[in-house]
Formats: sequence, structure tokens, C-alpha cells
Amino acid sequence: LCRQLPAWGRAARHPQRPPQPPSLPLAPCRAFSNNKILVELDESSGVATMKFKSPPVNSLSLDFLTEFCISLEKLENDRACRGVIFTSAVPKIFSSGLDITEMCGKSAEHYTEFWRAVQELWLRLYGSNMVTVAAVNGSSPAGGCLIALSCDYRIMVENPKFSIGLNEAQLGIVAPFWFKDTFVNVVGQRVAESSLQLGSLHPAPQALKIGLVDELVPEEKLQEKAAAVMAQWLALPDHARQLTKSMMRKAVLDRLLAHREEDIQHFVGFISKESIQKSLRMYMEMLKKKKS
Ligand code: CO8
Repeated sequence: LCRQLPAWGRAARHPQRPPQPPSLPLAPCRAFSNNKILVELDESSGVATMKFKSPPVNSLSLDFLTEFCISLEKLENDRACRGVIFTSAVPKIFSSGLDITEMCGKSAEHYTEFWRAVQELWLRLYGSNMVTVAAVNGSSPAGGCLIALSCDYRIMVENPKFSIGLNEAQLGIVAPFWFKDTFVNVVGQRVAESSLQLGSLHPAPQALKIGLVDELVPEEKLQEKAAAVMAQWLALPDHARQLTKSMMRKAVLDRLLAHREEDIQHFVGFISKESIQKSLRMYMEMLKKKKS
């Protein structure tokens, strides 16, 4: 792909890099992996794939969040990388959202560290200079939905059994303002308002209808489609795309940056309440009962 791009396409993000002559051999694919995330970077296209591999449900534990942020930072600083596709290596699940066990029965210090890591993930992903595409190959509630919403483009497998949405209200908790802002920026005020109040999880066809995802594809076409979308986005000059993205997202990012400590305090106070702890315990029990 990089060979086909005009010189400005690749050079813009890193003006010091000279345009690649067409006769260069294709660069190899580099991979790095830690416990919960696998990253493969195809240097010839400049596209990395980040695969979540934390069974059973890719829940966003503190370890997962930390690995995610480190991986994203590595790619952001890698001159060979211009775009990232996010997908899951766990069948039927993209991500089950924040790991509820991280929010139950822990200390205020733990909640503080956990919430800072959640903020960090969003700040890095929503503010990324790279093109970000979510290839949603399974259910994606709450924090999983936030990851998809924070990308530039969302493609979901057309299976109506897979659902996506910010369902926090169903757990008796409230999506923070920056989850809400990200959601509104994708689906608009009216849809976000009802969807958030009802804690709706939208089956894939409905998610497409309300604009929560950009398109649906059969599972076997997902990676191919994600690569095609990525190529389309990467065909533009990086600097123009990046400045436009920043113009669209800056106000929302700045809002959290300006209130980050307050937001942590709010989360810790809220999640530490006995009534909220009780709701979360009941929800976890409900998940377990559902199985038996
Ligand atoms: N955290 C921790 N454990 C989880 C989570 C989770 N989010 N989701 C599932 N699990 C566990 C289950 O309890 C179960 O554990 P075990 O095997 O020990 O019984 C195991 O993972 C497998 O789960 P299921 O059997 O339910 O797997 P299924 O394949 O049938 O279903 C689903 C997968 C659809 C993902 C289903 O598990 C589900 O709906 N999970 C709950 C998802 C959810 O509601 N997440 C919301 C998390 S909250 C969040 O992300 C934002 C919070 C913002 C906080 C704001 C506060 C101010």
C-alpha cells in the first residue's frame, strides 16, 4: 500500500522521512505481544492490527488497560505506523467493557489507579494522530463500546446476536461525561439521550441504523473491509487529516484534561458507595446465574 500512496501521503506525519522509491522490497511484518494484547505491524502498509486476547470476555482490567496504553504509545511513536485496526481474538466478544471486579470491594487507592488508567486509554485513543478503525467482531458493551466509539470508523460483523452500546444504566451506574460526549459526537444528542437513559445494547442491525457503527459485513469479510477502509483514510495527507481530527475532538479531550482529578474523585466517591457496590455485586451474580 505505501508504495501506491503519493509521496505526501506517507511523508506528512514524519516530514523528515524521504518518499519511498517504488522499487524497495516490501518491509516485513513486525509483531509484539504481551499477556492480553497482540500487535502486528505491517510495515509495507503502515497499518497495525491490535488484537485483544484476554479470554473469556476481554474485560478491561487494570492490566489490560495498561497494556493497551503501552501498545498504543509504542505505535504512536513508531515512524512505520500510520493506522491501527482494533479487533478481538476472542470469538463472539469484542470487549465486555470495564472489568467489574476492578470496581468491586477494592480500596479507594485501587479505584483511583483504575480510573486514571481508563481515562488514559480514552485520552490516547480518542486523541490519536493515527487512523483508528474498530473491527467489531463480537459483543461490545460499555467500555468495549467506548473503544469502538473512540475510533475514526466502526465496522461490525452483521450477526444480530452481537450487540453494542453504553449500558451503564442497566448496572445502576452512570456513564461519565466523556463517555457521553464521545457517544453524542457519533450518534447525536437525541439517540444518545434515550440510549444512555435506557442503557440500551443495540443488536448489530440496529447499531447500523442509529449510526453507532458505520457498516456491517459478514464475519469472513471483516478484516478485508477494515484494510480497505484504512487504505482509503491513509490515502489523504496525514497533516490535513490529523489537524481536522484534532479540530473535531479537541474540545471534548480538553474538557476531561481540565477536570481529570475531579473526575477521578467523582468516580471514587460514586463507586465506593455501598448502594453502588450492591448494584454491581447483584449484576455480577446475575451474569453468573445466566449461565446456570
Ligand atoms: N467484568 C468482569 N467479568 C465479566 C465481565 C466484566 N465486564 N463481563 C463478563 N464477565 C465474566 C462473567 O461473570 C463470567 O465469569 P465466570 O465465568 O466466572 O462466571 C465470564 O466473564 C463469562 O461471561 P458470560 O458467561 O456472561 O459470557 P457470554 O459469552 O455469555 O456473554 C457478555 C458475554 C455479553 C460480554 C456478557 O458477559 C456481558 O454482558 N457482560 C457484562 C458486560 C457489561 O455490562 N459491562 C459493563 C462494564 S461497566 C463499563 O464498562 C463502564 C463503566 C463506567 C463506570 C462509571 C461509574 C461512575
